[in-house]
Amino acid sequence: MNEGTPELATANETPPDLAEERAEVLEGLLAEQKRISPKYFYDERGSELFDQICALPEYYPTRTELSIMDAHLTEISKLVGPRAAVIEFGAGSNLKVRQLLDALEEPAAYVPVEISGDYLLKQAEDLASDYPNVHIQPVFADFTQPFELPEHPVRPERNLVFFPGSTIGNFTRGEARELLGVMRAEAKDDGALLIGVDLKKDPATVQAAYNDREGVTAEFNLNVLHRLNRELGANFDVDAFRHEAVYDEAEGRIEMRLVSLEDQVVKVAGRMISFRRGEHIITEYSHKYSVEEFHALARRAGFRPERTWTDEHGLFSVHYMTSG
Ligand code: AVJ
Repeated sequence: MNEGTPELATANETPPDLAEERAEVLEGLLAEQKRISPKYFYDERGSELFDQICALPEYYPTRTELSIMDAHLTEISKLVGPRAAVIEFGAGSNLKVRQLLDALEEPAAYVPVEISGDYLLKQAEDLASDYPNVHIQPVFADFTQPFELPEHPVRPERNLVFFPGSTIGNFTRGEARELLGVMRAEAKDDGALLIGVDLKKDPATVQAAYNDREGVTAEFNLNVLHRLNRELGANFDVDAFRHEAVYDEAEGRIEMRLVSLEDQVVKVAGRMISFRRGEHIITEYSHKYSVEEFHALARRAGFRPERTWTDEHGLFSVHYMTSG
């Protein structure tokens, strides 16, 4: 056992069941415009499918972000300085945080913040054995609300909030600003933010990234219905829905939808939900930003943009900002 052993290892061995979210799921399905939150995509199968998405030829964000980060790690490390505490919003890909921890000078702590337990603990355990000198301390929390940060054996010199993957895109622009406000609070007054943001670009490129030829994104989208069937006793006929992803240029966002192929009634957690043929459930937004637009948003949340790196094709951006 070393210091990095996650203290929460026995707190919650199983992922929270969707049944606990029954009220929220039903509210979304009973609304005028039906919706299911993208956070429900990530059961075991969903996480597997997402990993496959990240490797698709059409899905540029993951590999582009990794290569941008890779190209600027030395500079990032200099900007951040020694003994930082890295606070990751969401327990994302192991790969990205390893890349960061490897580059930083004597990182003091790593705090992944995530609402569901399974992935969080698995990741924390793996990291704890590979980074014995970094205090790994997962926090179970809904990161859209302010949360308390754990104490660390070595006092960090500053907090670095890490939010890769353009997960910020899942939030509406208003929600994103609020979330940046939470990040600003967790970074504290001399902290910083390292965030990956997908850029506005020609619609065809964006559109293709969410409509891959192999149909992995379609399976990922439809998988949430299987999950509702299993965990909420729903009876969706998954074959009676199809995946759709459209880029709304005015809103600057992808809308992922599940379109009903027929008039039908579905039972979900004891309620009857009716669909007209052609009606859709919105399952995800993926907002895209211009660099200027994102800077303006972050400034309003109290951050000062210091560096922005993009790839040569202007597909994706990584921002380093300080508590302004
Ligand atoms: C994890 C939210 C960044 O919006 O591109 C990928 C999720 N959905 N393909 C994105 C996703 C469909 C992804 N984020």
